Amino acid sequence: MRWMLLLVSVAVAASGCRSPDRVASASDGTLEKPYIAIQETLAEDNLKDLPKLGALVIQAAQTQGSEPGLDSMIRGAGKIAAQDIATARMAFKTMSDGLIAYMLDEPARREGYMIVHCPMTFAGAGGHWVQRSGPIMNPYEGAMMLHCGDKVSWEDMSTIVKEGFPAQADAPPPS
Ligand SMILES: [Cu+2]
Repeated sequence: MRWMLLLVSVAVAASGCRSPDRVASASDGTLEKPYIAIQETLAEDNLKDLPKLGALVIQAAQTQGSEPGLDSMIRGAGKIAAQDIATARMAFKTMSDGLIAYMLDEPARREGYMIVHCPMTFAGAGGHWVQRSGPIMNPYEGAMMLHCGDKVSWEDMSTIVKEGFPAQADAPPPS
């Protein structure tokens, strides 16, 4: 187990050095690209370019009409330019709730993406996020539990949202 943690730390350090230009590749006018760039940045325990990426999300949201989830996307993106990563992660949670509603509304928007849920994050309250389909990259915990999370199907997510988002998938029924 310890060697795995070591490998993860080395991988995170290496990707930090490479410093990919996420702002350029996220400047395509979509909501998803800058959101994903923020998710991948937070998974590296990094705050780099979050103000610029948040601004891209807000710009993209403002070109859309009144689609579901845009309010939360804009509210979260407005707070993503935080000085500390804990605050940025709270803001990203708000963005995630918004993007999930936006993607649930239109299946074409989900292509290439998946929803993941980490039940431990936010002191056990748990949190969902959207990421590229592929290896789990936890934006709420970073290197602490980089690959921790359970993939949630769009069908299950739809039920969770209907039953009162952001209820946890595995939460006990209210007594
Ligand atoms: Cu977890």
